[in-house]
Amino acid sequence: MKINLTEAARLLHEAQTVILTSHIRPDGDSVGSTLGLMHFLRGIGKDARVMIDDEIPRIFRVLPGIDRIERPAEGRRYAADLLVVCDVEMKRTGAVVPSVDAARVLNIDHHVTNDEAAEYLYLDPSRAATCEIMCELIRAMGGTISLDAATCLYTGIATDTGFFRFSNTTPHTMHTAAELIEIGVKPNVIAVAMEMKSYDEVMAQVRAIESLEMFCDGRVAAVFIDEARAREVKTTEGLLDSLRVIEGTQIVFFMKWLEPDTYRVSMRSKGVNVSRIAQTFDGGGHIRAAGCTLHAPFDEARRMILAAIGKELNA
Ligand SMILES: [Mn+2]
Repeated sequence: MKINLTEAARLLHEAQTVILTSHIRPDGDSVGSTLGLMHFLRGIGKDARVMIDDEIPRIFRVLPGIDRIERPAEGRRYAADLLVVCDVEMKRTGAVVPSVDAARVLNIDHHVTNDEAAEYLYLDPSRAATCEIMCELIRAMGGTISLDAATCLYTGIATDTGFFRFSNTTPHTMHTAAELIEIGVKPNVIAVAMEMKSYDEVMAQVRAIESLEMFCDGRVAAVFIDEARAREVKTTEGLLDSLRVIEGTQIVFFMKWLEPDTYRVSMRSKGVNVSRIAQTFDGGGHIRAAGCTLHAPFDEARRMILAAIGKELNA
């Protein structure tokens, strides 16, 4: 059921024990929104914890409270008055949603593809990041944002907007970021931390780009990473940013081996609706950034995604 911001604020006020979670393959907005809200809730005396069912990338070590993030233990049950699912729909939290017995569930998201399965859903696709919504929510609760919370929330806004360069960046985004900087966030510190890569990661990206292929008269740039290459290319962080600068491209994407007959596809576009392509394979995202998982052998998966992209491009 869709609810408004005031109702979401009331659900949080009414809960004493709160578990916050987000999607697997965590990014700046998922880690930032859960930790940001956790700091605020703990500040007003609530028992709040963050659970994410995945490894947390090293770049997020700069975020206050990062060591507090728990991974659900297999077979264990967790209880809370309220489970808050941030930046994703219910079904993509790995083991968290199935392991938590919560009296109520609140989903806070900005993805237009949200399946609306949550008991209570506050969805605002006009916001660039879930962290942007969190700032509004904290204000709706009559609260103030601490420097720890602000640092987490700024990180999510910055990463989901490509540091204020993507088309989802609005005046509201910039006003919100400005308020967080007024609280004391250091944008340069966050930018340096988010861009940091190890030597191995830089070399992995070089190897990935070596296999760059162009399709559809140069409108599509793609990198295919099969099982053998996946062992070399351990991270694809920043890979699409390197591809999207290629002149004439409308869609850039990579397809990477995850496990036998399973490939992860991540797409970016300059206008074509890639979330619609992702949805045909049960994925999701935004108009200009979306992803999905393909269950097929390499050659077939490659054919499937290229066909779907070609179709959308020529629609
Ligand atoms: Mn997000």
